Amino acid sequence: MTAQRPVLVARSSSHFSRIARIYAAELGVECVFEPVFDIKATQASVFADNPLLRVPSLRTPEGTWFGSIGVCRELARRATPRGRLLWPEDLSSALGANAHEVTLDALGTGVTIIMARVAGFTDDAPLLEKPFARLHGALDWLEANLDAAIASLPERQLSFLEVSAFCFLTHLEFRQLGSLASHPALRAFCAAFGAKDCARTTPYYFDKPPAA
Ligand SMILES: N[C@@H](CCC(=O)N[C@@H](CS)C(=O)NCC(=O)O)C(=O)O
Repeated sequence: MTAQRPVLVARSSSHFSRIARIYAAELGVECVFEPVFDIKATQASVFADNPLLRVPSLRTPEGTWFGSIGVCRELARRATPRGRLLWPEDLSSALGANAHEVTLDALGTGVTIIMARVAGFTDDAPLLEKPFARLHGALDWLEANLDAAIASLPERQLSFLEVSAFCFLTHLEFRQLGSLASHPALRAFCAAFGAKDCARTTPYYFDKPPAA
């Protein structure tokens, strides 16, 4: 850790990591970024001791938080937000709760497909038929419902739903998991959220290990 700054152990190409990067940027919490270069690694030490072997984690002098929502909540505790922060438990309507469920499951489905690719499967593998069908279903459902779910939210600085939906939707094209070509409402949502500083300053890219 550098001068007690929290360390974000993450990947700049990862959608769950971008959720945390967006919270850190929006809340003004300076973190040291520690990239995980080898996503196939099976040692927990590579992942800040996360036994699930996933990113992101946030390492601090007080402890290490595993996973995007725990990381974001800890970033929020370290900040003085200028507005309300909305979390999944604030989504009390069926529409809001389902938007959260569809978005989070779709994020996980992206991980399933990417890890299958890493293991050498091609996108036409029978194993991936249902994950791709799930992504298409999620996109169609979000196209029809995300705007209304967001419109029902109270005034806020940030909501976990919007941040995670933005990270999911923009990652689709970055990793060629799908397209928003026939989803105009989702494209408009991405354009609007993508204009925020916290989104503009956290683009996806592949971290490169330092030259040997
Ligand atoms: N529940 C976790 C999921 C994190 C996750 O799936 N991260 C992906 C990268 S976007 C990962 O580490 N994949 C490696 C693997 O599945 O082995 C969170 O909310 O952060």
